[in-house]
Amino acid sequence: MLDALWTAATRHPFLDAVRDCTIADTDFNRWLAQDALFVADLLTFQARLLARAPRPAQGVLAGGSVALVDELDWFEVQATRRDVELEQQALPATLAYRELLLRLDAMPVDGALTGLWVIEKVYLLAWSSAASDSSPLREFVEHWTAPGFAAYVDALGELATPEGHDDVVAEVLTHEVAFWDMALT
Ligand code: HMH
Repeated sequence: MLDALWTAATRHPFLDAVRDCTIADTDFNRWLAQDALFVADLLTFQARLLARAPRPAQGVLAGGSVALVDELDWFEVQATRRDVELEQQALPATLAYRELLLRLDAMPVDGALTGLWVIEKVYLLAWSSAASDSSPLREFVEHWTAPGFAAYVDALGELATPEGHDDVVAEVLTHEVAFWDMALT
């Protein structure tokens, strides 16, 4: 059940189309604007998580928060380049993911840390499946497959306890699938 969800969230037609360079600009740009909204929501969640995290988790979460701020700058650069307006309404899947982040925020720290690990791990795996040498979207693939990002995901993995949190893992993965689906509609 969880295996199937991991696969669905990391092997999606959106990612195949990125890899094969058949993704429509409108679909990619829709994903870009919605993901910028998601990252802003994620930063809110993560900053709050940092505030209540145990000592050993603080460094990883603080570093990750700075990386999210940089990522928001990077989204602005990408949006300008692609002539995408970032001031957009959140679509239903983005709003639903925002609700999930609020639920994680209300959870004990171990569940919330596990949710954050899934959120990042799934992006590392998903974009790895979109890799190809020649894609004009290579920069996006490289962003979420970079060694520094993989190391961050590993560090979050040290803090996560997925064994006890099947429900959290399943919920995050379900929202990831819905997010890719949204991008392609
Ligand atoms: C939907 N999931 C989604 N967007 C992202 N940028 C990440 C995870 C990783 O930060």
